[in-house]
Amino acid sequence: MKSNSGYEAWLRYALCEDTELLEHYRECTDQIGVQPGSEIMITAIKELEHGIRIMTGSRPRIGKDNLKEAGILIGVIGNMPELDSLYNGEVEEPLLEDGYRIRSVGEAGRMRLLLTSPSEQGILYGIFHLLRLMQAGQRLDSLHVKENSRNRLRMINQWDNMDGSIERGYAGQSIFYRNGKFVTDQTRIRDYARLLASVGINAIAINNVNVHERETLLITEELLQEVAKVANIFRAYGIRIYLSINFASPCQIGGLETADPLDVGVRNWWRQQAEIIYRHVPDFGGFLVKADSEFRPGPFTYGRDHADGANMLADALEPHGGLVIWRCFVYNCLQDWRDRKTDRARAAYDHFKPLDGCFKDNVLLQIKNGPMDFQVREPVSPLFGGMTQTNQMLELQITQEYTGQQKHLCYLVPQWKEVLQFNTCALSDDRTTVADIASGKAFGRPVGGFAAVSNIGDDINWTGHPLAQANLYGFGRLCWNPGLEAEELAREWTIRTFGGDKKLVDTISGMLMESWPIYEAYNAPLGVGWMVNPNHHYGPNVDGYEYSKWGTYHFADCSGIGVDRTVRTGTGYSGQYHSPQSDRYESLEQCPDELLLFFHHVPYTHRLQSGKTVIQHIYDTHFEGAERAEGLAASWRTAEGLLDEGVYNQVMEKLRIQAEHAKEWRDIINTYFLRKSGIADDKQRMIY
Ligand code: GCV
Repeated sequence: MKSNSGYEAWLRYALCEDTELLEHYRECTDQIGVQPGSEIMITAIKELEHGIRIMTGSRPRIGKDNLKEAGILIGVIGNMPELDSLYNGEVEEPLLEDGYRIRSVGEAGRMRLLLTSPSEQGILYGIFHLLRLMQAGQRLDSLHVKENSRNRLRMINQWDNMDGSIERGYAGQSIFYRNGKFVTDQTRIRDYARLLASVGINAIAINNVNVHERETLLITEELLQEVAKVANIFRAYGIRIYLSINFASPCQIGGLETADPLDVGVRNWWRQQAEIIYRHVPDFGGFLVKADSEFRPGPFTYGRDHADGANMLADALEPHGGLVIWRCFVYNCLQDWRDRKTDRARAAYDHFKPLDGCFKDNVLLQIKNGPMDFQVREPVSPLFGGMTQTNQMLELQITQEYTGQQKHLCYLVPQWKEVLQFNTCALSDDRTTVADIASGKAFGRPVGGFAAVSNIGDDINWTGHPLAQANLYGFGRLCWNPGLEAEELAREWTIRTFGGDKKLVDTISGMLMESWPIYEAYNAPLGVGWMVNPNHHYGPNVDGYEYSKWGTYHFADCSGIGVDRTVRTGTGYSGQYHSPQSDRYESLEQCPDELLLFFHHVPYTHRLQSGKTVIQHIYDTHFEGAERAEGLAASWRTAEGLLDEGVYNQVMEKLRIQAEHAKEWRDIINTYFLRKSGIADDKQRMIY
């Protein structure tokens, strides 16, 4: 078995082992007709050649001189008459700018494959699609593929710092920076660009949203040449780069005395800075901004609101076609646990809803999936559906800050699917799911999309836990098409990464699909969240954040637990949703079990819809969760011999740690609640 470090991730090609299929692939791919193009086309063709060479064992002839005999014709619509003529007469819905079509025409013996798009970028995506089909062992003689992405922006956020560290990174150091500088060997950056483009990502913010001193200089002449080099690498893969900026830059590096967004000097400064940036990076995407949040500067310092701040930057970028992506993760991070009225969950909506309609068209508000912070379970942020006249983006977290830090297996696609499918009920039909709001479709916004915090670092396999790659893969594929199913993506990723052995694919995809429910079972119960060790956020600590300033409480006492967020008696958060969602959350009887403690404070003896009491639910899920975590290792054992031994051992070691650690979660949580409530486990299991 060929050894697999994990570096190639899902772009791992192998010689097709089925002789009949191999013959078919060779026939189709032997001659490929292509109209030459610019940078992205060159990349696309290289990718095609590389994949085909490995999967067929022979090098295809690719060029523009063999259009008559070529089995595959590839071209941008309007650039290759031979190809366009084969489509003549067909009436079809048009392709979007980066959409593509792959079609087989003709009969057996003279079958031809046509790949077209309005842009080179679409051709690149089409080629990756074709390679994906070949990795999955599909025949190419009856293809009828037409793909348009549902999201204009499909973005990755790196939380990388220039000293080489990564905020909430669990897979080594940054691949971009070391010791305050850009890395000199940028091969890895290029290989990352390949991986991202292969799943349709088209935007990346290359530095942490917490912008420190050194990174503040990224928008200056001192570092822009280096930024431009990275932009060149990504450009070849159809990905635009963005920078996270420091709102206080005019003071910190511009020599001004204020960063007030309404100050003329400040506005001019940003305009000039934008001009300098675009001189270096003509297709610069724009700014990503964390302002007035967790001690970052922002417009509040000057008595201005977030529309003032975002629009000022948007004005500066507008002449160049740039965007401002403004984060809604804004809350009071100096709360007092004694004060039960201030509710961090309310904050994003309270700040931004009144500003709906005040933002310029080149501003997008980036909203975390939930109102708190990427917990294993949270309701959907009520800002989705709350704003109808503002461009929005959904922010997800691929890096597993609160979901096991890439030591535990936690495939997040099922969680994201729940978020995407959530119907905000903003309109009376079902057109206002989070997926349709974020894309801009629901309210006819000009631009929208998804962003996520990356989970990669310089570990050889990118993500530390080899199976955590599935989350990066799944995010990219969902950005392109939120309708794809979690299990379908799990299987697809497994096949591409480890090959198509049925038993192996069943095992790995099965483990992936179970992993989020398992993690949730031994974590904080019923949506209450936050029972983690402060700061690093790994491991159980029930009261770790209970008396802190961060607004993250569960209010457990001897008789009950949970946060009353109802309108009737609590913080009023449930009223931020549209009816009937607001009614569902407000009602103790109708509130879904998995979110009960997020919305209600209840006695331990409260009976859930499942029929169990809260306390028995806590005990049962924690025993089950730990047991099922052990079961993951048992499932993995059945994969031995079916994949590379190194990967097998690596995953086994992670699963061993997870199983041990799940017991720690079980015992700490169960003991805490036994002591608090004094109520024994019905099943009399060991609680310390
Ligand atoms: C980048 C949470 C994380 C922080 C992160 C912040 C954010 O608070 O713990 O590390 O900072 O979210 O999303 O801005």
